[in-house]
Amino acid sequence: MMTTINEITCNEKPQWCVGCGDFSVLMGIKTAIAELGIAPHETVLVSGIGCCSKSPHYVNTYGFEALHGRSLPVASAIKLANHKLNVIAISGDGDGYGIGVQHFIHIGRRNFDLTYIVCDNQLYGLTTGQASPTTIKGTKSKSTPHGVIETQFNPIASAIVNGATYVARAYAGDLKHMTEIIKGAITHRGFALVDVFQPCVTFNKLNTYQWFQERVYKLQDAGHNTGDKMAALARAWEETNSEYKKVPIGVFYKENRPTYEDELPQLKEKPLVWHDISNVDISKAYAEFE
Ligand SMILES: Cc1ncc(C[n+]2csc(CCOP(=O)(O)OP(=O)(O)O)c2C)c(N)n1
Ligand code: SF4
Repeated sequence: MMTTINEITCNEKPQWCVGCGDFSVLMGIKTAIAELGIAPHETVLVSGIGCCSKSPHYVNTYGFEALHGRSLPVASAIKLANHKLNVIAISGDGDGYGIGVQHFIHIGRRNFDLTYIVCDNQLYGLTTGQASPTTIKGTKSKSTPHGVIETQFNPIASAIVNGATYVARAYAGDLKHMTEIIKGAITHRGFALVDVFQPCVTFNKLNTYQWFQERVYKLQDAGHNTGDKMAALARAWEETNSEYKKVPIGVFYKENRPTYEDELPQLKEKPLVWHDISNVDISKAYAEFE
């Protein structure tokens, strides 16, 4: 089936700052869905709270804006209810790696067939520029006037160690490459993380488009083997180990493992929502909560 970008675009206009990397991420998601021929009603975009978390408002798919940090539990529940749906969760680095990090840590080992896109602008954008878990050590911000004293959180290494089966990074300044990475994540069966360097042009004066342009290189051009976990972990640390001289983007790690949905006999035949429950008596279960 053919899907066009127009079909996925809705009348609501994004309220992001001019030049924000979120525009590019949104276009990457829409292009990936269109090129894969997934119909708008087959996709659910689920977010938390933040600038990028407004994304579900700007697409003509199903959508859900959850509480701060809670995109993954809501996305998992939707997938359990109807595993035929294409479920994409989207969070900022504050949303996903800060307040919602506990969900991120456990989602990999469960291996739900989900795509998780994190718009990583290395700060809290919506609340006007406080430091986030991925802010580079030493950076001065509103919440760290003397510079961040903690070491940066490493989402790529964490995802690999915690069992994610597709771990990738993209850069909002390279839409074509990002779209391919997102397509790979959607078609992968299992939990897929796409961490996206998404410049916040208003508050992040360090990690600018120019900063990334001078540093990013593609793993696929460097002969990286995506099946080699130890090599993937070494690449995940390259950024900090090289003092940000080299910043790899592309697929770090990929493996095939049964998904959470595969392990549930109740889902073998059809999605939960397709089961007929009209003659199931749930009054006893309800009575327990009265
Ligand atoms: C429980 C709770 N705590 C704090 C906030 C305030 N808050 C809203 S968005 C946000 C951080 C957003 O940063 P990020 O997730 O990196 O997304 P961005 O805005 O940069 O896209 C915070 C702390 C909130 N809405 N709810
Ligand atoms: S504050 Fe930053 S992240 Fe938020 S819309 Fe503006 S540029 Fe984008």
